Amino acid sequence: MSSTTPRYAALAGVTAAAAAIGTAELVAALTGPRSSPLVAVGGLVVDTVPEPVKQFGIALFGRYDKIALLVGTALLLGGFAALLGVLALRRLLIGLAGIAAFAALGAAAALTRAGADAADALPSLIGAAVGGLTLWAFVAGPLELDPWPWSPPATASTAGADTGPADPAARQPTDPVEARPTGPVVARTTGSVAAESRRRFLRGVGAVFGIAAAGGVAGRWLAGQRGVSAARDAVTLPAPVSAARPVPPGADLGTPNLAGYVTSNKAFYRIDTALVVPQVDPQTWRLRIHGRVRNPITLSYADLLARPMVERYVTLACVSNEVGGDLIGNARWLGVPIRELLDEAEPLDGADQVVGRSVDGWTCGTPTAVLRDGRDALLAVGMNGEPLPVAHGFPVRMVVPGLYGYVSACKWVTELELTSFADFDAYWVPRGWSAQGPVKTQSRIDTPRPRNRPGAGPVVVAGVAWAQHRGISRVEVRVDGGPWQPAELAATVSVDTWVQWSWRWEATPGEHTLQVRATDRTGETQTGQQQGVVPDGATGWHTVTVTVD
Ligand SMILES: Nc1nc2c(c(=O)[nH]1)N[C@H]1C(S)=C(S)[C@@H](COP(=O)(O)O)O[C@H]1N2
Ligand SMILES: [Mo]
Repeated sequence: MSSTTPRYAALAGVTAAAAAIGTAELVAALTGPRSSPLVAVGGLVVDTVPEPVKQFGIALFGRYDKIALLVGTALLLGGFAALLGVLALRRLLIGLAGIAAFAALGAAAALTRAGADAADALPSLIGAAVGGLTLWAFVAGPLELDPWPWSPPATASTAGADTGPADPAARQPTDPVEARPTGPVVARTTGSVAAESRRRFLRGVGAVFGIAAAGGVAGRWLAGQRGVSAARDAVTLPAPVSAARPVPPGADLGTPNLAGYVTSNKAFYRIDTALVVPQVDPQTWRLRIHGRVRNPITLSYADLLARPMVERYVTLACVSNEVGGDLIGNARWLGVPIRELLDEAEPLDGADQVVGRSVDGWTCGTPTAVLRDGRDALLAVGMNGEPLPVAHGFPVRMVVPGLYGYVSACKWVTELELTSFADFDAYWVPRGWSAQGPVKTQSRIDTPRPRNRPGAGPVVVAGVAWAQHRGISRVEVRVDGGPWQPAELAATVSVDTWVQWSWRWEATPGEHTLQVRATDRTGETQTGQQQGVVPDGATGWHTVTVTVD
């Protein structure tokens, strides 16, 4: 085989894949965003990849983990497509079978996503048909290289019968030098014809790539147009019957680098398993409260907005937040107390778990008792005075003070199912995380930062501490393992939010280690024992080393 042959064949394969994906994205714009095979397969990977691999990916790519996954998928796909192109040149059927296998994978992934219907298989199927046609066109059809820069392999020429009709070697002796001297072939394979065919092939590649890219971009754009940001803009939130306590003066110390008491929607951390943000139309949104209840309830968005709303500051934290990490934020949430809805639904005896289910199938399991113990557990529609941002759960999510997000904060929630912990494991539980996820008492040093070089003399050491729903009673700081010294606590709205703290340090030149620990209002002091985030949240004291000049 001439060394250029596999390159052209690989190019044909990749071009076919581009045509397939571009087509699939365009079709997916009509059949719904979740039917995009790339997104569906990516979602399947997110849901099935072993936990350590996922942790590694998150550690490696951080907040770009989703983009990394999509880019990785595309590269892998490109590699397979190139291989399929080379195989297709030997036998077109192998290439087509490969494309069919990918279509089956894409369709299966799309069909098994939550809320899928039969139409979700269409992008994969139509994309595969177009991809197969493209592959044929470049390998054996009108855009084929004529001749392929091909030296018939020994096996192919001796065992001709074995190579089949799809084997180009059998059909087409090509290299001008090695070509069998059958007049018409020689006549067709003069240099100028070869160059002309090469140009046609490459022009075809360019055109298909252009059309595929345009189709893909158009598909994504159309899918975006079908998004719900316009519907979100049209929402007018009701005023709460019970307003949030105003943020007391002094809750924000205003120290540079210290996290603000209230986190803006834009700065609020985002964690979820959704590769593309679910677009939930508030017009068709429904919440079903069902399962082990006496009175199942179904609510529309209008029904929900018509109910008395309360507004509360609640600090939300992620169980994956490392000691000192920033997967935590404090917002003013507007919503309906979940307790009132549960009272109407009347949970049956033994229904000790409320499973929040998102439109994308993600679930969290919250103790029924926690939702009914009087705390401000909300079905939230507003965040900091706006409708929920789409990425933070529009139109409706759960917010429960005192529990990590993975057991309580279901975004795009569409079901509350009463069941028991014995009967159902929510999304993260079979993946190695604890079914119970109360927030652990934690504290963080925001300033000075590790690479800061403060001057000797008075230095403001400041940060935040949290023990949602228990509240923080004390924060202490120590330097170089010395005695714990009490920090000053800023004001807070309630025990459900974090609190800023600060401590004045008489810094001396040299390298120093600062540590912080908090005590909650039950009297429990944050443990110094270091534990990772799995299975129920990290522990240990945040430690910052600084060099004082
Ligand atoms: N539908 C859905 N809701 C979800 C999740 C998810 O993956 N899917 N992740 C949860 C986790 S782990 C956390 S910490 C919070 C984060 O909420 P935020 O993205 O608004 O900060 O959402 C929770 N709600
Ligand atoms: Mo989380």
